Amino acid sequence: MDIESLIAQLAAESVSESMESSPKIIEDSTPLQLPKIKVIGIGGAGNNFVTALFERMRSSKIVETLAINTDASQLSVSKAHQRILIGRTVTRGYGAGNDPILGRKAFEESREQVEKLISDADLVVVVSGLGGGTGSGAAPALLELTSELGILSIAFLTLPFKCEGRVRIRNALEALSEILRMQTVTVIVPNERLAKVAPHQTMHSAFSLAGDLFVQSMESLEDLIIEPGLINVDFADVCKVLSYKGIAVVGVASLEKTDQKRATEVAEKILNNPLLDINPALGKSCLMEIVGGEDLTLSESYDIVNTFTTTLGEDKEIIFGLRILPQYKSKIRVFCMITGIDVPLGNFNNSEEIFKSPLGKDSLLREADVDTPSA
Ligand SMILES: Nc1nc2c(ncn2[C@@H]2O[C@H](COP(=O)(O)OP(=O)(O)OP(=O)(O)O)[C@@H](O)[C@H]2O)c(=O)[nH]1
Ligand SMILES: [Mg+2]
Repeated sequence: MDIESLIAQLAAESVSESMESSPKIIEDSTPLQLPKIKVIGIGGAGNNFVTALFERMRSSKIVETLAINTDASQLSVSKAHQRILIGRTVTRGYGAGNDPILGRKAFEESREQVEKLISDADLVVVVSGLGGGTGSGAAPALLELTSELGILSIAFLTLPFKCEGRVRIRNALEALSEILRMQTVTVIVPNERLAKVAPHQTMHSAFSLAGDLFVQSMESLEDLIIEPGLINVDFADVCKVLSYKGIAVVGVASLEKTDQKRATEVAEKILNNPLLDINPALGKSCLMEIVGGEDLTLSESYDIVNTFTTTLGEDKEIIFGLRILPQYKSKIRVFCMITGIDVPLGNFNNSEEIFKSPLGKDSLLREADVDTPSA
């Protein structure tokens, strides 16, 4: 039974006269509400991410998608539950022309409209490609707004390809450091990684590697929140892991096989995701959900959790859930969010230095990546 039906059943039980003599689970008959998650894609890349998400989750019970842009033509081909053209006066619907100051002005012009749309959210996910004008200007402004409204937020951001040049990279890193200084939980996918991982794929399928990570993470997050598990995790666990601010790593991996090593293999697939260059071992907290079939053994579940615990360290906050689904015979899927990776912003005078942090324990990059920072 899904959580909505469970809530409906519990609420009905608490008011039903015929159940008067049964033990009551809920004393208060006020119906419980599912959490509301609003996913907001800003600028061209953000609109693309949200379009991909909308195609998969248009009838979600908890996720609503919003596409925001200064560019009317791109917005008109985006798909989302709500589409909002911001800064009609300052940009006239033509886009922010690579100017983050204009992107921010456009957001400020439409701030009240956006505020009305997000004020009832329990969690806001902001997705954007940093480097241009709209995303780099409006995404930090939107995250400031969520913080003023006291709404929990996550940013899912891409950084430009190196070949896009220093102006776009500077736009992106300035926006990123603004966002990190606000203590936002931030997932970063450097596009340069796509160039390394999928150089011969079409542009569309290379972009969809980042898009898939985003969409699958959101789908897994929804399942984790609304589907009851054998070891259950819920929105309160999501809030707990998101209380650890700074850079975050998300991952989803699945395997269909029966050999003994499949458990550690699926966990390592997440930890070694070549799209992400942040070292997950620096995380302070990890929420994961394992989904497997009736054949999933205790030792396999143990090995998966243990791989994350050993990577982060035993003193870190590890929360795990487990769901058994009959259709997962020989299959395992793991979703995880690792949070609380500190960025030593205070040590840097210039935002470009963030990712060039020196070798050694302060480096945010995985050891294998230190010679080839993305930006
Ligand atoms: N992964 C990925 N990156 C994208 C995509 N589209 C654009 N980008 C990246 O995002 C950066 C910003 O591009 P846009 O999102 O088009 O820029 P914008 O925020 O609309 O800014 P303006 O057009 O200047 O107002 C680019 O420099 C690319 O690196 C996409 O679909 N997927
Ligand atoms: Mg644009």
